[in-house]
Amino acid sequence: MPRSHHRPSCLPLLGAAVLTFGLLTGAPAVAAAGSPPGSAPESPASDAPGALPVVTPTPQHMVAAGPALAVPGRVRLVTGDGVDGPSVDVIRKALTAAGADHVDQVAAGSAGGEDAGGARPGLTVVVGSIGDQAVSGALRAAGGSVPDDLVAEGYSLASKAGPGGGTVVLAGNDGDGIYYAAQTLRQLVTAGHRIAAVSVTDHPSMALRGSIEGFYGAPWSHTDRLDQLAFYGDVKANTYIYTPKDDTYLRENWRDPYPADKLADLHELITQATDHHVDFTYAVSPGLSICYSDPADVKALETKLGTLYDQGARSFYIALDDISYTKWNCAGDQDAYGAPGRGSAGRAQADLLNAVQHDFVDTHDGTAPLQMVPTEYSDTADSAYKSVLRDQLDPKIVVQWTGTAVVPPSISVADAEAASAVWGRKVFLWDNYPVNDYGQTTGRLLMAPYDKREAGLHTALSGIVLNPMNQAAASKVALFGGASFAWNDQDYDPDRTWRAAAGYLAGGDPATTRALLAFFDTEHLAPTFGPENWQPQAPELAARLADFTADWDSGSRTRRESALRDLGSYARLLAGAPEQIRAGVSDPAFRAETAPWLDALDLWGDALTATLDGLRTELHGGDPQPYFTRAADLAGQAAAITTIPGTTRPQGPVKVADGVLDTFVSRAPSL
Ligand code: GDL
Repeated sequence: MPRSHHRPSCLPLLGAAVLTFGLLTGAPAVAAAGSPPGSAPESPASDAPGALPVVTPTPQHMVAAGPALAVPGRVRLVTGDGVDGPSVDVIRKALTAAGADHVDQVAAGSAGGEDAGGARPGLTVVVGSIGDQAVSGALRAAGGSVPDDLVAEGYSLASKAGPGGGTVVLAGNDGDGIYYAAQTLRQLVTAGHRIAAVSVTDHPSMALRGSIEGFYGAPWSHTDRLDQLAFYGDVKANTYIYTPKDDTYLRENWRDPYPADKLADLHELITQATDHHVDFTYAVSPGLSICYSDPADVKALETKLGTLYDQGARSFYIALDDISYTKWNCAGDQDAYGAPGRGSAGRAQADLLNAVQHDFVDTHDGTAPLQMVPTEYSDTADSAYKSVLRDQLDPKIVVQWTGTAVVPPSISVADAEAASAVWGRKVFLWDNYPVNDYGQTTGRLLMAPYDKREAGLHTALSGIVLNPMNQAAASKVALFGGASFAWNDQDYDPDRTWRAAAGYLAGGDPATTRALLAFFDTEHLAPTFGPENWQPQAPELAARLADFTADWDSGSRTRRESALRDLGSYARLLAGAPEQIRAGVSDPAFRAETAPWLDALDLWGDALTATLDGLRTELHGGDPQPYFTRAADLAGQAAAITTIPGTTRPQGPVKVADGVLDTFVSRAPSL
């Protein structure tokens, strides 16, 4: 179904509450925020009054509302206005997970649905538009309130215990809001067939949230993309920009029509996106060969976009990154715009983009404003190019920006304000994380928390899309964080969200969550394009090794024994993590993509264990050498494992806690 494109560019915060997530009440159960990967996961679900569940993204406002609701075997689902099939599916799945085996669905106002407020025993779930009086009345009766400002994609949710169950009301400000209320309900389900009692008022802080498949190297597979689009719905992301650099039909050969099979795939992706409340944004990247002044080329571009409109796409994008803009592709451009240069490139691009906005976007129903990435995308310095675009580009057109560098070490509100000033509009962040297509990322997965983006960025950004890795499933860790930040940057907690992402991938299994967090720590390093890393490698392991070394250096036998025990248990966690992940993560793509890194971690975990065995033997007066030799041999085997040919660019030996674990293992014999 077509979606509304009237998202506000600046969204007020409804008294964003500082929430304390002391307790985890819902499956998936994940480790406590602030605790290291090796520590025990948080105590399981609690239905104590006042306990707040972990909901990710963090809602703008959520308070506890008394004891949890018991979920009986049979539940009444009353549907008001504006509810679509996908929202009902999410609600039904949540109720099934909560223990209901029968869901009796009735329309509000019909026989059986007349008392939407649930004035009868059992559990009643009411869902619909907040503008539907049956829904808003039920919301008030359940302890919720109707906000004054109905922000696009927002929702209110109230759940209140009653005899034999109680009432849950999901009231969306629009169809997206209804779907997001259902995604929140999914996370309110607690162990023991219960739903947490809460009152929530929620909406996104940024209008655009999601990913841009904009990397070099092997594009994602069709299956990857279908899976990603479903995942975005789960994390309340609403944007997927399709612009893989290696799809020749959108870059090198952008004028060529898609063959029927590729078009059928794109159609399926658009349908999948719509079903999960995601805008499929189709991008063409014509800059390698376009003749800006040739009406036939402008027409060819619009024809290409039209093909995708016919398949259901309603959001379009022109990518002008990574092209030369100081030479023309045709003599006509020299006549029309003058000698090649930044200012003339700006004029040519402004004409093209305005033509697409006016002649294509404005004439096609239900289409979102055009989006684009300029050729100068990674700084905030004014230039002849930027000033022409600032002055001439239709103000509706959304401009992307990657930060103060292609891969910036951080992004502050002041940076984004400077970018907004230079582009004459709020900018849309193209965040080059966790993309791993450049030299410094060779052999790496980038699995640190999404971090170093300043709270408050929603005041200067229209949204954030992350440019992910060739490895789609492994990118979910960062994407989970990016979507959460863009939804509510003020209350975003990188570490808590990272743990929630691990819990999501682990399907709520605590042992698998722990194993994943230990694995992510060994793939924590995030490089820039230069020598500087903006996220350190294996901070948890590095801290543990530093503690161990300090204890060892103390010379105290007691401290050495206890240090061996502590690090030994973490070494066992690392050595066992690959097996736990292979068994406990149900997503086959995640297991397949990470296979070389898990194989290497297996060996590195054993190398660490052998090293500690050597040190223990030495402490007890034995000969450590055989253990150190074994450790060196295992390290050598790990170093020989490479990325899977054809799956990533650039290829190379995989890196696992490099500069941390390898250093410790090689230095241990001389400790
Ligand atoms: C870039 C490219 C992007 C690439 C990234 C990291 C933009 C706008 N373009 O410059 O396609 O994946 O660097 O190598 O970021």
